[in-house]
Amino acid sequence: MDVFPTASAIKTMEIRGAGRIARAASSALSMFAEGYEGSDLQEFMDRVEEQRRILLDSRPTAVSLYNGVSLTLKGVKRCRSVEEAKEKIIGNSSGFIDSSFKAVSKIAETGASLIRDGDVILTHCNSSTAVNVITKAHSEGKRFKVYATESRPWGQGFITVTELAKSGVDITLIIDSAVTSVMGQVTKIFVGADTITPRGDLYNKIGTAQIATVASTMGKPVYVCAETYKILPTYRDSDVRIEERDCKEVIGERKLPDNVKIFNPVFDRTESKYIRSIITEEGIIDPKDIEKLSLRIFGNKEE
Ligand code: RI2
Repeated sequence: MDVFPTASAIKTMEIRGAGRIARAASSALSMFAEGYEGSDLQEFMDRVEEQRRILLDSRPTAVSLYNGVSLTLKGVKRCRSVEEAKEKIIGNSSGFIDSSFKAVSKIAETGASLIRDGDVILTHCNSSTAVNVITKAHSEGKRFKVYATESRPWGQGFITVTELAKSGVDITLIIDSAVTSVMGQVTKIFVGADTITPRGDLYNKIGTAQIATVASTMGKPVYVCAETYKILPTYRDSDVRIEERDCKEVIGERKLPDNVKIFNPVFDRTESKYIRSIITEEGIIDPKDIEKLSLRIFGNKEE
C-alpha cells in the first residue's frame, strides 16, 4: 500500500498536528514496506525514495514530518536485501512511534510541574503536547483557569476547548484578537511547536509570535512544549518554509470583490528571546541551549 492516502490526509489536515503527522508518515512507510512484494533491492530503494518525497511534499513547515521520515528510514541504505530493508523500516517506525508517545507523556509530566493552583493559562491552536501538559496538571488535582484562542482561520482552538472541557478543565474560548485583553490576567502561556531552530526560534501556528510579543511586554513566561524531533537538524532558517493555505480558509462563504487579495500564512516565527523555556522529553531547556541538544541529537551540521 503506498503512502499517497496518508500524504493526502496530511495535506488536507484530516491528519494534523506536528506530532501526529510525523507518526502518520512513519506508519505509512511501515505499511508500504510490509506490503511490498518485489525482491530487487534497487527497485525497492527507488520506490522508498518516491514514497519519502510524496510524504515530505504534503506539508512544508513542521520539521517533525522530515525528522519522523528520516528516523524511519535510518540505516535502510546499508541493507543488503529487500527483506532486511523492510524489517529495518518496520522496526524503525515502531521505535519512533513508541518513543514519540513516551516523549509526549514525559513532557506532560515535566510541564505540569510548572503549573500551580490559581494559574491563568493561555494556549493557542491545538497542540496535543501542550494540551497534555494542561490535562496532566488538572489530573494531579491542581485548579487553574485556561484561555484558548480560536486560532483562525482553521479553528483548531475549538478542538482544544472541547478536549479540555471533557477533562473538566475550567476553559474559556477567546477570539485571537482578545489575547491582549486577557494577558493581564494570564500567568503562563503554553504552546506547541512545529519546528524549533538550533538557535531556539519557534515556528508554530500563526498568531504565536503576536502572543509571545504581547506576553513579553507584560512579563508573562512563554513555555513551548515540544518533542526533540521538532528540532531543525540544520542551521539554515531557509530550510523552514512557512505554509500558505487556500484563501477559502479565510473567507469561507463570504463574497468579496475580485480585486481583494488574501494572504493566508498558517505559521509564524517567534524569536527565542520571547521564549522562557522549551519543555522537551530531555527536560526544561533554555532556548540558548537548544543548539547543544541539536548537536547531540543530529551531530555536527555545517552552518
Ligand atoms: P502537536 C499544529 O499545526 C499547531 O501549530 C501546533 O502547535 C503544532 O502543530 C504542534 O502540535 P497544525 O497541524 O505536535 O494544526 O503538539 O497546522 O500536537
